[in-house]
Amino acid sequence: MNRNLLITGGAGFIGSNFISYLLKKTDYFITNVDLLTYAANSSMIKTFNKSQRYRFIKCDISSDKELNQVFDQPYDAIINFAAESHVDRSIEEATPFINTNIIGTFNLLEAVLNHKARKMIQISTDEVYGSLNPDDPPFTEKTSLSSNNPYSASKASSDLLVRSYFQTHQLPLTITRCSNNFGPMQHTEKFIPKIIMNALHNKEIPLYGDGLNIRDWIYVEDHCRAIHMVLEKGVPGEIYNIGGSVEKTNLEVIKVILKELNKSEKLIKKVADRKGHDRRYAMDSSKIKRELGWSQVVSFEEGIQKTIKWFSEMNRRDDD
Ligand code: NAD
Ligand code: TDX
Repeated sequence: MNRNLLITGGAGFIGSNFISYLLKKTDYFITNVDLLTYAANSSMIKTFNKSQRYRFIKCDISSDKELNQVFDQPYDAIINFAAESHVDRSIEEATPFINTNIIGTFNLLEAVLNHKARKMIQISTDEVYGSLNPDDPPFTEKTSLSSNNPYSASKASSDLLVRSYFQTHQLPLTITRCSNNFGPMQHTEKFIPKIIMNALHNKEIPLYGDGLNIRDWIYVEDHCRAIHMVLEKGVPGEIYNIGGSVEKTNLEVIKVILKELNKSEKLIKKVADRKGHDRRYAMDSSKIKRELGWSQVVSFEEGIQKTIKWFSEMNRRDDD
């Protein structure tokens, strides 16, 4: 039974899409705890508040004192989305990444150890595996961790904490590692929303380095469905890779969006490369397909159209 869920970071991009998904598809009760950092989407909280099956608590997961107030009832599961998530920010100032991503995860694991929740899913990322060369096979769950930036290192650290609490205390913990998400509600500092918003305003689109770095893109709703399956059927101690199997260079992604918006490629502006910029990510999702029956349903092109529509409508509302 997974009726009473604690979702952390549910005001962020993937967390708010996941809550929308669960409120539509299930009858679960959801407690959303979020610090409401710059990355949070507070308009979604107003929408969710209309549901009788939802409550919001503002809380910093890196503070065990603050987190204590959230455990006024036992939970069937914790799903930990809360994180500092932007690589460029981690290069400028890594402290919040260490506090939220590592200490925050540690505090949640301690809560599971102290019987405040029955199980936990740690939402992680393909970045922990490092970077692939063009001819390398995609990352599997057995690929070794090889972080190249502070964000990735903080996520790999939290994954190792989760693994250690499973091995040492036999707690029912699972880890999901997903490739690059895109879709509604993503912060405009991230690549795809930035392309769309800059293009809508006829502003230059910064392309790091030679623009040939490759990411494996997945529409956020496909990721949400995968997490729901892991919640229902995932095996404790296991890691599940989730990927879109859509490998595209950054330059290709910009061109697809500019074409959809009927905008000129002259908006593309090559800028200095990101430090430690990973060249290529690609995920092998065969395990979650085989063992849990997940498959992707939204194609890259369809996902891009839905995302452009959402950002265009938001842009029009903001202009009004
Ligand atoms: P996001 O930055 O959009 O949202 C993060 C949320 O966490 C925000 O609402 C923020 O207010 C909250 N938060 C930050 N610090 C907190 C703290 N100390 N206590 C409580 N809440 C806090 O991130 P996202 O893109 O939605 O990513 C969610 C999770 O998924 C992260 O763990 C990220 O590592 C992982 N992930 C993201 C992607 C992607 O492409 N975006 C891919 C794979 C995995
Ligand atoms: O302005 C930009 N120009 C540019 O060329 C930005 C913001 C990015 N890029 C490039 C860098 C990357 O190669 O686009 C690619 C995607 O960049 P981001 O959107 O910053 O994503 P990435 O660094 O790949 O990390 C994302 O996927 C894994 C998420 O932000 C992470 O939270 C997730 O774990």
